[in-house]
Amino acid sequence: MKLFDALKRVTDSFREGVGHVLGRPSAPLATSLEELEELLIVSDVSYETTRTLIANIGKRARKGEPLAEAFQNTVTSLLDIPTPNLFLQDEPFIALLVGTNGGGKTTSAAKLARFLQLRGKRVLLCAADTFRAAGGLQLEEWGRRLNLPVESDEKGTAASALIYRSVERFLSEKFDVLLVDTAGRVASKENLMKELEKNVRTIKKLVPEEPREVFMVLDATIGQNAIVQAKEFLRFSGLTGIVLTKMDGTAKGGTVLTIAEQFKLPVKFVGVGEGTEDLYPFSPQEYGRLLFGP
Ligand SMILES: Nc1nc2c(ncn2[C@@H]2O[C@H](COP(=O)(O)OP(=O)(O)OP(=O)(O)O)[C@@H](O)[C@H]2O)c(=O)[nH]1
Ligand SMILES: [Mg+2]
Repeated sequence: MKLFDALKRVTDSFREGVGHVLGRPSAPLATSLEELEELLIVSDVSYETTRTLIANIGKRARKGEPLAEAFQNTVTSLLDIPTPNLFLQDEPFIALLVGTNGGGKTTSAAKLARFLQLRGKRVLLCAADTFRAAGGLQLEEWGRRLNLPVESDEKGTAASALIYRSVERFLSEKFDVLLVDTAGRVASKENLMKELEKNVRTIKKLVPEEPREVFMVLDATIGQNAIVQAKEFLRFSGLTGIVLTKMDGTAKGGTVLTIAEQFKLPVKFVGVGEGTEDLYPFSPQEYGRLLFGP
């Protein structure tokens, strides 16, 4: 299944709504903008992001751009946050997965491992969620299923010691990728964020330019409050992108737009199920075509 099919449910209702509003070019601009605003809100785009989008669309339209183009251009330029995608390159690298509790970090680590495995990469997994015994066991189980090595430790041991050991193994055994799963945390808790920073410092001690990918894993079905909570993670400055999970659990695609506007981070992967094949690299162009294409 392609990203296109996987997200069809999400984008179909949006397209229908857009078609309805844009299908009446003779309607006054103010009316059309109001209708678009409503459509964005019911599609789960945050109020703040909706206001920004509508202001931009209005500005473009008043300069003479046809409304449909103004809308499409606004949305696609919002989504198009330039970023190197290390996952599609050849050099070895280390990636860290961070985020609030239950967002899908561990499952996404397994999915990313599978994604890379299918492309011939040698992957090492690190179960740095040592808060809960289940954290390590869960990743070990994925490792068994995928036949991939997993570095893990007893519950309660320091994540940084485990990470150090994993990076050493990554280097000495010349793996292509090290994926580090971390414990879920609330970003407003200072000590938990300090621990995350320590994890990163630990990696840098051995390889100064790593981790070159730090993904925030976000559940697409979360409400506005959770978005606010996730935004606290932006204080953690090393973030390079978002893995948006559970897109199969929503019929509203707006979260993608809210994240792009409020987080200024690219969505790099989209999760659409609980299996290791349920992950797709996200392409703003493709998503734009889904929303606006014929
Ligand atoms: N439907 C669906 N479920 C998902 C997806 N990704 C993860 N899940 C489910 O979400 C739940 C939480 O996933 P985990 O990977 O354990 O989340 P986590 O962020 O590691 O959780 P903590 O380590 O407790 O913070 C599990 O039941 C997963 O199967 C997805 O894309 N779609
Ligand atoms: Mg986990």
